[in-house]
Amino acid sequence: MAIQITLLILMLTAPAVYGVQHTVGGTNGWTQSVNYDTWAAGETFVVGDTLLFTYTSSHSVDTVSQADYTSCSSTNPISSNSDGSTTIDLPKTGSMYFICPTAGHCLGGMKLQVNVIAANGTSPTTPSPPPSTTTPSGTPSTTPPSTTVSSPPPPPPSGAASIYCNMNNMLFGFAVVLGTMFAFMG
Ligand SMILES: [Cu+2]
Repeated sequence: MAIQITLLILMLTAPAVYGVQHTVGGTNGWTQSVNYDTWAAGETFVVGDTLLFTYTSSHSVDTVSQADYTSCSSTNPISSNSDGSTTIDLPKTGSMYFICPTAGHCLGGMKLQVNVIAANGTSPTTPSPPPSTTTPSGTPSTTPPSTTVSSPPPPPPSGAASIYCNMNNMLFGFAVVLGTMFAFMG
């Protein structure tokens, strides 16, 4: 039983593993004369990871569109930070673009593109379907899909909506884990 409990704990806690923090530029930080393409090529960015930009007051970090990254335009940043230590979340898959808006810095190469990939553990797991019960040919089963009347849950109070959803997700996940365990234990 101890093994099953350990397994249960592992399965429950696995999705909550914290993401990796990538210090942009490594020990060089966010500065000039660093090739950030090379740096990024040596890193793997996964959803849930964070970027840490550390820099002096002559630099800033602008999150920009791909077009603005390409043209080094800082006139319309998605977000801008200049406090010397900026943490950027990588919440979803796809590319994110950053430039230093100080004049000439981006054109000099102070720009970063990261490609964020999905975490291994978060892809939806499709349980193997149960063995199909073959109906004898010649007698087509005409059972209509059962119509279960389920009353929708009462709407949560606005403001607690996200908490409500998280609770639902947790309960659902717990139910899935329990179901898997019982399937294993027979
Ligand atoms: Cu700069």
